[in-house]
Amino acid sequence: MTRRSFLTTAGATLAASTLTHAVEGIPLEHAPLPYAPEALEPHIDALTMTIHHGKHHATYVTKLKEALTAGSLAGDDTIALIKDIASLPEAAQTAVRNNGGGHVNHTLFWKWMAPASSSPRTPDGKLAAAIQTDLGGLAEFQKGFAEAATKRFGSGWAWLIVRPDGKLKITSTPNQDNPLMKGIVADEDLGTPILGLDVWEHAYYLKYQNKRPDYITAWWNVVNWNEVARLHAQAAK
Ligand code: MN3
Repeated sequence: MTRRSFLTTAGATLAASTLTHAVEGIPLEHAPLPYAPEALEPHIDALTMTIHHGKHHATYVTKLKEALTAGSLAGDDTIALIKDIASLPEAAQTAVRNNGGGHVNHTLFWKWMAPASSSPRTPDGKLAAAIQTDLGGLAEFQKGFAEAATKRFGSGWAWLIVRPDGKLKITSTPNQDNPLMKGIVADEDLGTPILGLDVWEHAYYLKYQNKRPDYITAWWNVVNWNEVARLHAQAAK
C-alpha cells in the first residue's frame, strides 16, 4: 500500500466511523407513541396520529420482520441493517430499504415531535450556533427545509443531517429512504439525521388535504428541539 492510498483509506474509515458511532440503534419493535395521539392538536390531529402510528408504522415493522424471517437474517438493530443494504442478500434488499427505512424514519419522527408546550419553540445553544454558521440562521434554515419538503415530488422526507465533517445540511429523500443509506443516497447527502419531516400524504391528508405547505408551517409548532439538540450533540462530537 502506498502512503497515498493508506491516507485515503484511513480518511474513508474515519468518515465511516463518524457516521457509525453517532447513531443509536433502533430495535425491531413497534414502540408506543411517546405521548397521547391528541397531544399534538391542533397542529397534527389525533386521527392522523392514530392511523399513522398504529397502522402505517406497524405495517413497516410487520413487513420488515417477514423479510428478515424469509431471508434468515438477524435484525436486532434496524439502523445497522439500513446503513449497508448492499451487503444483504439481493432478495431482501428492497424490503429492507422500504420497511427498514419506514421503521427507522417513523421511530425517529415520533420523537422529533412533542406537545407545543413541552419543548422550547426555537433551538438554542450549540445547535442554534451551528444553524447560524452552517445554514445562515433559523429563518433561513426553516425556509430551506420547507422548500425541500414542499418540492419533494410524491412521497418522501425532508431532513436536517449532520455530515461526516460535522456540518449541518438540508436534504430530501424519496419514499422511505434515509440519509444513513450508503449506496442508495448520494454520497454528498449521507449523514446522521437529527430532524426529519414525513411528507407522505398519510402524514397530513385528513387535516390538510392537498395543502402540504400548510402542514409544514403548522408542524414547526410541535418540533421537539430538545431531541434535535440531543442528537446534534451526539452526531457532531
Ligand atoms: Mn409516514
